[in-house]
Order: sequence, then C-alpha cells, then structure tokens
Amino acid sequence: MTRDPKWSDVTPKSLWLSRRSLMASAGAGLLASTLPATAKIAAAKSPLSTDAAPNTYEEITTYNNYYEFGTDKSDPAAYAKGLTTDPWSVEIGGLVDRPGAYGLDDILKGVSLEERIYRFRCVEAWSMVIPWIGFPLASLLDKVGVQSGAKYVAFQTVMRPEEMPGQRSRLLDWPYREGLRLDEAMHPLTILATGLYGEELPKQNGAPIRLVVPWKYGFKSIKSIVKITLTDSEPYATWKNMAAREYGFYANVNPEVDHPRWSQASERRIGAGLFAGRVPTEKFNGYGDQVAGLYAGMDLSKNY
Ligand SMILES: Nc1nc2c(c(=O)[nH]1)N[C@H]1C(S)=C(S)[C@@H](COP(=O)(O)O)O[C@H]1N2
Ligand SMILES: [Mo]
Repeated sequence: MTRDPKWSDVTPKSLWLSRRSLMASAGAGLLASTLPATAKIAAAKSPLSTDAAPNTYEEITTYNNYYEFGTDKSDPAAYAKGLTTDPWSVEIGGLVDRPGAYGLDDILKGVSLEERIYRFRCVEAWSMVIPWIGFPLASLLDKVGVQSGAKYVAFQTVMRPEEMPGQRSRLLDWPYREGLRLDEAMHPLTILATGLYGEELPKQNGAPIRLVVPWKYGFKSIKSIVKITLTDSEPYATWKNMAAREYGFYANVNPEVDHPRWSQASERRIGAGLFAGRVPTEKFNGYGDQVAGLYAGMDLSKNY
C-alpha cells in the first residue's frame, strides 16, 4: 500500500504553522502578489480539500477531455489556444431575481473565498488531483437570487465553431450542456474554477470559468461556461442525451454501478510514477461523508 503524502509533508513548516494567521490577516490578494506559488497554495488551501498529493501542472494541462477541440487527450492542449476568453460574460437567467449578462469581473467581485484553493480528485476511468482556484457556485447563485420555484441549474458551454474545430463536426450535440439539481449546485464542494496551481485557468482546462463537481464523473464538470439557467425541470445534458444508458443525469462516482461497456470499480492514476496502476474507486469519489445525504432514499443504480 502506498500512502499519499500529507499536506504538512509537502508544505514548508513555517507556512503550515502560519496558514491560519496569514489567511486571517493578509487576505488572498496580498498573498498572491507577495509569495511564491507553492506558498500561495499552502496559505489558501480550502478546508474541503483532499490531502492527496496533486498531479503536476504538466499532467493536468496535457491530458484533457474537451471535445470541442478534438477527442484525443492531447488535442485540447494543442488546439484550445485559439479560443478567445477575454472579454467573457455569463448569461444568468431563468428563475432568478437578477437575471443578466454578468462579466467575469462582476462574477468575481465580492466573492468572499476568492483565492481559495480546492484540491479535488477528478475521476473518470482515470483520476488526477487538481489544485483548483475557485469559489462556491452557491455564492454566485445567492448573488443573483434563486427563486423559490427553481429546482435545477442548467449550464452551457460557449458555441464558437470558428474557434473550436470539434464543433464543426456532429460529434456531440453542441453546445455542450450539463445540469445539476439545485441542492447539488448549492453544496459547498461544488465550485466554479477560474484557475489552477496559482495561475489563471489554462484554456484546455475550461478557461475562463468552468464547473468542478468533485464527487461526480468528469463529464459533469462543464468547461468555458457562457450560460447558467435556473429551471424547474431536469435540464438537457449532452452526454445523457447521446447515450442515456451509459451516462445518467446524476453521474455520481459509484464503483458499484458499472458503465454498460466497462467496470467502474477501479481507476488508473495519472502520473503515479512508480506506483502507477489501478486503484479501487471510492463511492462519491471519497466525498461520501459530505454528499451521500443528498441522495438519501434514492436508488443509485437507477439514478446513475
Ligand atoms: N465543454 C466541455 N466541457 C467538458 C468536456 C467537453 O468535452 N466539453 N469534457 C468533460 C469531461 S468528459 C471531463 S473528464 C472533464 C475533463 O476536465 P480536465 O480536462 O480539466 O481534466 O471535462 C468535462 N467538461
Ligand atoms: Mo470524462
């Protein structure tokens, strides 16, 4: 058995010890400008983070899924450069009090956890640990005012075939769309990421703003979001629509429920080096203590 290094093993002790006081006194903005990258991460790590060691920047940014740029894992790193991400705005609408087009600056303004680092595992047939920079989706939804009839949140990726070669083929039903139930969307583990490893989000990872839902399979975590809509019924989801037997709306990581064409009981760790190989997949990707309650009473083999 291998043991993941603890946070304290990879963090200079002085920073580890002073993490709380740094957070309390300095604020993330100051830290960002005065400390080196590793220190930034140490200083701002979210208490929700896993203790697992993160993958390298290289691994996280060269092994991607982003079908708008091609189906090979190396395509997004090669072709996402062509996507214009500035200016960017997100149209927020549906059952909200303050609908409108929100610029990225508006979205980030007043976010209390602005420079938080969330080190989450992402799982598919493979897994990685990624030190995201982001903030809870709930704080944005609170800002726009969710109305009482809202039950779901729908998300949509930018549609720009001139910059996204994959969108010129009928591979998927573009634009890429996903959804969450409102309680999932409001859960503090659900974040909108705008960076990773102390830097602006790389385009292949979904710049300038993407969803991260760490207890679900990767396809729920939609990239380069331009539209968020609060709805009263289950939103359209691209992969569910492509193959409903294979990809459900919930997509909770669950080793007990196999994909019809492969087992989902184990995963391959990317970049594990000497320890590479398959490891057992944990239910809810290891976040069961926090999220299992959301699904109490539901049959997860039916609601997969
Ligand atoms: N718009 C869009 N979002 C997307 C995808 C995609 O093809 N298009 N792929 C999904 C899948 S299948 C995975 S596994 C994750 C991969 O995220 P990463 O490349 O940042 O690790 O993004 C998800 N978000
Ligand atoms: Mo995926």
